[in-house]
Amino acid sequence: MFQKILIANRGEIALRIQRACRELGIPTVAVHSTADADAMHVRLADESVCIGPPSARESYLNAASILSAATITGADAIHPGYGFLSENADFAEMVEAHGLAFIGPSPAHIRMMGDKIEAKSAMAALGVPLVPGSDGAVTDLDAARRIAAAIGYPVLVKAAAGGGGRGMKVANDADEIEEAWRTARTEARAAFGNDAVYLEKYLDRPRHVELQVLADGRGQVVHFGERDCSLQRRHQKLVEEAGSPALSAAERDALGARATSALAKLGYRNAGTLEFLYQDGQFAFIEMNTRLQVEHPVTEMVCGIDLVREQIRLAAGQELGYGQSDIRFSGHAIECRVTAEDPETFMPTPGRVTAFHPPGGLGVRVDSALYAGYRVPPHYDSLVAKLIVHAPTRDQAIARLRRALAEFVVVGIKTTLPLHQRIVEDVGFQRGDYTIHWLERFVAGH
Ligand code: MV4
Repeated sequence: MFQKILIANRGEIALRIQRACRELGIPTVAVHSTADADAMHVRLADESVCIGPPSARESYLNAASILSAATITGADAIHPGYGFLSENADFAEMVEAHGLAFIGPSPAHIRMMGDKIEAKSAMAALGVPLVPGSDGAVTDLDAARRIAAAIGYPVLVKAAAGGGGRGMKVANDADEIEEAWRTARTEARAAFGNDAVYLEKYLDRPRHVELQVLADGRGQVVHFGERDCSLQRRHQKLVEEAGSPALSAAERDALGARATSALAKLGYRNAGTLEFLYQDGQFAFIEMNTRLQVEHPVTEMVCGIDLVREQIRLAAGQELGYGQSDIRFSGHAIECRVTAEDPETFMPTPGRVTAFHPPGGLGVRVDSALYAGYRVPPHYDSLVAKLIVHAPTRDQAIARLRRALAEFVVVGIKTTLPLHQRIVEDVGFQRGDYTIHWLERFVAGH
């Protein structure tokens, strides 16, 4: 097992990783920018190293500074958390070249899944269903016209290096394909330095359902069920649930079997999430994330497993030690992402928190690095707390969520708590029959 783990992140996820380390008896090293000298993740770590000025580019994205911090503190592993360097294959490679363990998948798998075209063809070859689309990159306009006509309009032009909603253009008919294809390529070249694009049939009212997996790199792969992440605005998720209100246990089992068998054949290791669109009873794989995700706690609550502990154990070369039949799903969990944003305009609201009273009680979990007196800096992501509730049924989880939201106090800065309170009261949300478009309409209608 590791002797010391450096956590290359900040905020609630740095605390989350520290908690797993502490339970494993492993000391932690925090890294921080000058803007984060007073941050909770620095206070709670065993050691800390300042790695640069406030801008993320010069601190949390500065691979050289982070590797120096690991070397001088004698850390033997690095956990990247989510965001920042977590899906940077070059960084993972550098970590390994320094003789340290990267707590995540191999650099080759990170690189493979970073290219959405490669990710899709690998998954398709291993029996995972896809959205109808081009077989690889579409490199000329004639091919774009021909393939779009064959798939049937509307189609989406997506960037191979994109993901998470960046670099997508829709073409509603043959008159729009030239513009969509050209703009997607130009924008992809400017944003990612890679102008490869591909085509997919545009699904008009899908749900976003993702599957959590863990793999030991030696062919043992298990899944921990799905999360429904359809409640998003401009590709920012606000609410996530485990399981999906739309899925039966049989559908989950079938999807899980396909996905785990594919990843076993790939020799995948550590944690991963497969993203699917789900519409009309059909799943279609779109992307794979090779990191721990923000919304991992809802899966932990329904499976009763510490996913970060498992990531660390697997990175240290330990066996999974259990199989799919050992994983049981109990009840329902819902997470609300509370951000330092105006609940109506979504403008960031950095500033000093004067009072912080998180909710508690049975089935309530709050992952947050806030404290009374803390100044939320303007330089980073606006997530300040995740409220997670767990209960035997979805209806009971909603009742618990309503109760917990009413208890939650953050004074000094505006947050999205009032928006979450409105969502939980909405009968559409309560019915659970929403798609990826539901929240944008909900927000616009108020
Ligand atoms: C799609 C789609 C409809 N049809 N692909 C956006 C993020 C990226 N991960 C994939 N995305 C989409 N791909 C086809 N063929 C609609 C979206 C999409 C979306 C997907 C998941 C969650 C939120 C979304 C919001 C808008 C569009």
